[in-house]
Amino acid sequence: MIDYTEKIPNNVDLGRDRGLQRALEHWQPAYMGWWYDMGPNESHNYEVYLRTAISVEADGWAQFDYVKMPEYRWGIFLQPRDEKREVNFGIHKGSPAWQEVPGEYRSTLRRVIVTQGDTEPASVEQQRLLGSSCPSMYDLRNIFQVNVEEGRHLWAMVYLLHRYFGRDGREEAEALLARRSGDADNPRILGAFNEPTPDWLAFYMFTFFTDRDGKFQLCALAESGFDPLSRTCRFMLTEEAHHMFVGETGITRIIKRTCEVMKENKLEDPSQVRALGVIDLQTIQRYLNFHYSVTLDLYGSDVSSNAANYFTNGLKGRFRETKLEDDHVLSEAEYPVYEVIGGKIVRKDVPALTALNERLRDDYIEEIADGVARWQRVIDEAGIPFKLTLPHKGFHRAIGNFAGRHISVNGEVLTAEAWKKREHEWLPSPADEKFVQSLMTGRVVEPGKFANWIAPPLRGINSKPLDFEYVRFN
Ligand code: BYC
Repeated sequence: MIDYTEKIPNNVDLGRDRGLQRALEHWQPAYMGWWYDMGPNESHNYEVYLRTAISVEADGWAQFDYVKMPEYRWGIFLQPRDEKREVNFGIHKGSPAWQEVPGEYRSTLRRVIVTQGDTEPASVEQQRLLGSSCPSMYDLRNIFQVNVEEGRHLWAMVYLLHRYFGRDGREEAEALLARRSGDADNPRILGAFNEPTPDWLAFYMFTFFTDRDGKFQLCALAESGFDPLSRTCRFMLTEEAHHMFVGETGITRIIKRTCEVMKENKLEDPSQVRALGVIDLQTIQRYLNFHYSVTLDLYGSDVSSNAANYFTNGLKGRFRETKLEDDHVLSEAEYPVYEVIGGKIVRKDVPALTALNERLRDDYIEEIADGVARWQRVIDEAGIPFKLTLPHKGFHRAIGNFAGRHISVNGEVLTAEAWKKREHEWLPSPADEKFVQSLMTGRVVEPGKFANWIAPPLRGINSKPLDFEYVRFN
């Protein structure tokens, strides 16, 4: 169980280690300062119907109640330790999982943990203004739930930094509160976390696409031979599921509403659809293309010696590593990657060990394709002849073999000029964004009401009705 009598709720017996407890209690006010500055705008007095973890057991971790977000019980929750757990891949395969950081991997592990930790506050910063244009009280509550849990994920990584990395760890924990999404001088580490999330269509796309990168990266880190990292990530994954649900259902509801309006009015032309105050499917496709491509970059280079080292040294595994049937060492295996040669995209088989980023990206793409197929079903059921598609993996990429190339959504290699000419057929234009934002100029917060551009969800949170007062504004 989690001890909520402590200043920092935890299930790691924090009170036993006074030095660590003091260090974290020192970081806590800095975190609160960051939350007040960069957390959801104007929200500090709202009482929000939030879930809070009460135990790390699979069936009983959530409790729902009204909470003022600055009073949310952020804490440190690790999945229970399995005494028999081993390192399951790489050169240390078969040795007991590490309870302390192996000296030789210290800086590499620290870097991975910092990179993971950096994304969490970044996403809160990216979303901080969205409360003022929410489409309903239900959605407002959901974004706040996502925000407090991203804050908790930051705590999860900061605990590891403080507990296992001494002074360097404490410095990194401070730096995590100092970087800012999109800041020219001190940006967040990874590309997608410096992009703005200016409207709710972008928010749902982000939680569908980018939070799912979170899932896949956390799954890979949950395989780590460094046991505290693994146990931390396992618990984080239970929270991540809700974030992806918010994204997937958010887009489903937007598509549903658009299709309803198209059918009722027998319209297909995007400008006529827009005139009725809903988001045309073409714009949804362009947002999809954008969020998919910037998220694909988050997996790193197709061929990466970093990724090979992480794996060989037992620090970061593959998606569902222990379920895979091979040697878990990858000394002989190959894996296909793609590159542009002579104006064509060609396949190249490389040592699988070096292609682990690409493999994780491919695992991710498979899951994404299933989600997009579920969205398509809504369009098909409405009888509307429109196909949502995933662009080619090389489209609009800034990291890896396709960086600097100009690949169309269908995978043709174009010149820079030809690509530029068609850019806004494929990616949202400033006019698209302006239109989407014009639908979201104020917030809809009367219980049970929803903005015109989105359908209500099928059910409320924690079996509450849709007109439940999910947020009290005080
Ligand atoms: N942007 O060998 P390479 C989440 C850098 S999301 C900028 O290709 P590697 C969440 C790279 O750092 C999950 N830079 O990459 C979601 C390296 O730099 P240095 C976050 C990039 O190391 C929503 C250089 O390029 N977790 O949790 O194999 C809401 C060459 O690197 C990018 C993780 O990412 C980029 N996109 O892999 C809230 C897990 N990509 O060292 C939360 C931890 C690469 O040359 N991170 N670079 O200066 C990792 O495992 C690895 O750092 C990466 C990169 C997979 C990201």
